[in-house]
Amino acid sequence: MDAELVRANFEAAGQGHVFAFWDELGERARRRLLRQCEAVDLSRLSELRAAIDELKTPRARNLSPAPVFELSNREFPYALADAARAVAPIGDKALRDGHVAVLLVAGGQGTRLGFDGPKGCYPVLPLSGMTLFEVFARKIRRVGTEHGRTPPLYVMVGGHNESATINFWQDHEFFGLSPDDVKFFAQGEMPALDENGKLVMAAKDALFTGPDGHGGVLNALHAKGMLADMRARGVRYVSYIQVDNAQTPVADAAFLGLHIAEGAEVSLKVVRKEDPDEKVGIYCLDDGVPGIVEYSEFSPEQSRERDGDGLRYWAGSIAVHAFSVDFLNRLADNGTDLPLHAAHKKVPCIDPQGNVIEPAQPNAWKFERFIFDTIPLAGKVNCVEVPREEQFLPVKNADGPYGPTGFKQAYQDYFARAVQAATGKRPPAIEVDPMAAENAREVIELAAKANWDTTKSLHIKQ
Ligand code: UD2
Repeated sequence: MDAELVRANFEAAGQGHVFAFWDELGERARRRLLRQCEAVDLSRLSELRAAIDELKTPRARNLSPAPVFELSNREFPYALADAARAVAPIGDKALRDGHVAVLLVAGGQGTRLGFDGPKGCYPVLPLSGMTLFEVFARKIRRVGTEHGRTPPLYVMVGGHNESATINFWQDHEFFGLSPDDVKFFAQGEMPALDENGKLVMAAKDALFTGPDGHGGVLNALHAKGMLADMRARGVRYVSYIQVDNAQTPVADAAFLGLHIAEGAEVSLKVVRKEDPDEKVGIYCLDDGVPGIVEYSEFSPEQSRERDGDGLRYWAGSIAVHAFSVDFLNRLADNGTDLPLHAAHKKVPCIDPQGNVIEPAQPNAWKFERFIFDTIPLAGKVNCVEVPREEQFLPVKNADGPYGPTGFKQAYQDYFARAVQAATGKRPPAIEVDPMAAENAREVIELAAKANWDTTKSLHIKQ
């Protein structure tokens, strides 16, 4: 590593301030800074600036609603629609044949939830306090019990939570999954730019960097050997889920069946958006090409447009996907980089004198890639609508409907409604072990064989 050369390159790119404290730094600190600098591709700073410009002055879009199929009926308890029921056996077979893996992205920082630790360690279920990670592990075990093959799990972590996440899984003996079938891999990092286009320094010897977004999964899967691991295991389809949504089915056979039967390269699930300000991306056509327009990039007028009784752009993405591994490999082989999205954020940094600053207002631009930007690149896309309370109850914020209390309320309402449908009575509180049942239909089936006391809290266990 030639420090002089790296420094000269940074000077030439207008980023000489990165070395402002070089003379004060010891050997280790210098090595650390150089290592970070080497990871920055200066030729791509213009891409970061373009992402800021795009946010400030979004390009004109030619949007129109996109076709969406219904995965289930609209009436509680939401039986599968005929078309989905017909193809579910195809998904079942893919699961039995070991062609499916689960990909859980858990590299975010969970700042909005205000939880100190990886978000997956958050105790989410109302009676037992089961954590998000355990919920997903138990869902996967159940898929294994039902199909005779347990899908391998790939967990994307961030540099900031990698060891805490791995330690948590080890401490809990992988929640009953085989350690060989749970792979952790870290996503990449992105630097931040200040208002003058300068790289933000976190300390005298360190650039600020943050996770490169869930879209970083594309590079990380390839770079960390996960695509090769999938190939070696014979995995053809990936069930992609995000760590904040405990209610999502994992490796959903009907969804996978539709994906396979339609020959799709990417599939996605949406819910009907009723509040135009709800923070979910919208699935639609942009110049005739399917994709997701992120809530922050949608104009307020357009998100409020109405069509009959509802919103014209109602298809809110819940960030649940199926991917064909061939498609992911093709993108990796072509060296495809998903576009960068900028966000104006409060980024802790140092001032020109080296004093640490905790800004009260957004002071810099952070950059992320989004997984849903793979959609316009797919040869075939398949989108299905799912019932919100059955599949989308995320825990994102400290309070409100997307907070832990909102989650517990909606989760218990949904399952208590199933018990009421089956027994005529509603328990005062309820929790359903993910290994016992995944949705209201399964709870209703269990009720036929059980004799529950619905006057007390009901914990349905395996
Ligand atoms: C995301 C979608 C939004 C909607 C919503 C549904 C984006 C940008 N927006 O909103 O359109 O579909 O989800 O729930 O995706 N993550 C990483 N690495 C990162 C950043 C995030 O692994 O660098 C993970 C994170 O751990 C979590 C998930 O991605 O599992 C969601 O990330 P988010 O909180 O940034 O996305 P959000 O809620 O803004």
